[in-house]
Amino acid sequence: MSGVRPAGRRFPDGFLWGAATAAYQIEGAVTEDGRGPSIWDTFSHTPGKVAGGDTGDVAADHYHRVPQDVALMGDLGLQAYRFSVAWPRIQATGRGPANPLGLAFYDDLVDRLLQAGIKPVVTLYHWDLPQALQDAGGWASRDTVHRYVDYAAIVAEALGDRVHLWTTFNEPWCSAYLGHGSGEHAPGIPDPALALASVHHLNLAHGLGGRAVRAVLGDDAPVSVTYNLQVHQAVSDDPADLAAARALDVVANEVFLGPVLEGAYPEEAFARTARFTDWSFVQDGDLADIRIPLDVLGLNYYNTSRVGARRAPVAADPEAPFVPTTAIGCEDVEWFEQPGPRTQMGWNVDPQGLTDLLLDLHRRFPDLPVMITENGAAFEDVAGPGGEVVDTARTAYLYDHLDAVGAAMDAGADVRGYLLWSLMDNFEWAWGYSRRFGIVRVDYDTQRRTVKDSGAWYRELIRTGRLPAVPTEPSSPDPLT
Ligand code: PNW
Repeated sequence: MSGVRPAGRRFPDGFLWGAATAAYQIEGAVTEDGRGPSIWDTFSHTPGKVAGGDTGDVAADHYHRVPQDVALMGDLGLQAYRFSVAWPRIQATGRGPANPLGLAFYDDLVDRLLQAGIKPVVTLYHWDLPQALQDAGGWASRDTVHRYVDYAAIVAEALGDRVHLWTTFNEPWCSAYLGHGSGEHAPGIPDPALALASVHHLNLAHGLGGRAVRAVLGDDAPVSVTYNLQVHQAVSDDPADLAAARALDVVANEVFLGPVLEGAYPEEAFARTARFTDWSFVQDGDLADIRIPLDVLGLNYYNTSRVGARRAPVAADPEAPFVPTTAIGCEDVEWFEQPGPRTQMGWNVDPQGLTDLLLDLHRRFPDLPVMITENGAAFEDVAGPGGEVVDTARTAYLYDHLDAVGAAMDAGADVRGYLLWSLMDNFEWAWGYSRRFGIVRVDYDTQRRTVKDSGAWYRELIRTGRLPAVPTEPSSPDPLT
């Protein structure tokens, strides 16, 4: 990905520019003010689960730095800030009365954002389930749905109409399939039956939780959900490869889009997973409860995948032990190497995939506006001669993906805003602090924040509404550690 790009396209007035974070990734202060443990505290403190043995105990210490972090957002010119509420700060065990100190933290954050002219976009669940609820079965248990509904009502009551947009869940795919498929994320219990029950309970909690928010704030309270829809590109036009891509679409995307937006699970999902579950966790009335009107669909986009039919077929032995994977019921499918450049995550860079995805969504759900709720990249930062943080590769990634969003908008997609991942470097889940997505660098020794070159570029974009030019990459980069 070479750096230099000329000044580019202009975005419409009213397009919402912001940045995103999540509670466990930035807050730290995990035992303060009555916060209980979450599954990510347990997971990150389990040896071998997170790179470098990193935990979110301190993270970017945002819990103690709200005034300066909001000032930073103001300095960048952000119009919106997407953050998540840590459920275990609000209810330490996931049940019972609200913890006033936990609510006070978010109450203060929201007030400060509004004072700075920044719209709060609130994610109710970004993966930090109270550990006590995991001990009672987690998302595989139907009771967790009711606990979530209570929690959603508490937060809606406390933050009220100051919130610009409510997001019920961030990437339920990750909770179900990284938490219970591959086991790479908390709670790290690979079991396909638990994964699929979690899919359904996350859907049900979305519907009932969204209804709870509207019961408190009125039917016009703006509600969304954020998905990391996976783009599966078939490795060839061979019908078997096209069917493989479709199978992954069903298991990864359609089990969410189907019930949430169309009122039904796809039959193929049942057929593919029949050896793991009979789906009896779907009870009468659930599908009606899940489908609520959404004001906007949140979309997180990073990369694409190349897939096809498995070249050396494995015998579909019903007795074979489950091999941890996110692709549950897709044993006949294989991943292929994507061509093109990669980020430090090893993820391929494919802006065209974002245009295609937005246009697919537009064709299928023409009346549903989309907000990009995450997009960004992990690249190594390098030290500039004057102490600046040079991250041209990140800026180029942002430029190309925003250009891809603009292309989709030109072709009719209704995209309302872009919330960059991430405002600042943070705890990157299983990768700990070894991967940085921020447009603000965090020095984890001093907690000093430095706006990176990408941050200055983004500020200019927000100020002008037009993609600024991207400079050439430095010839002899001096990597920052
Ligand atoms: C998303 N995967 O996570 C999350 O919403 C963010 O919290 C996270 O920091 C960001 O993307 C960057 O990773 C994902 O393995 C984590 O497929 C892992 C995967 C997908 C999304």
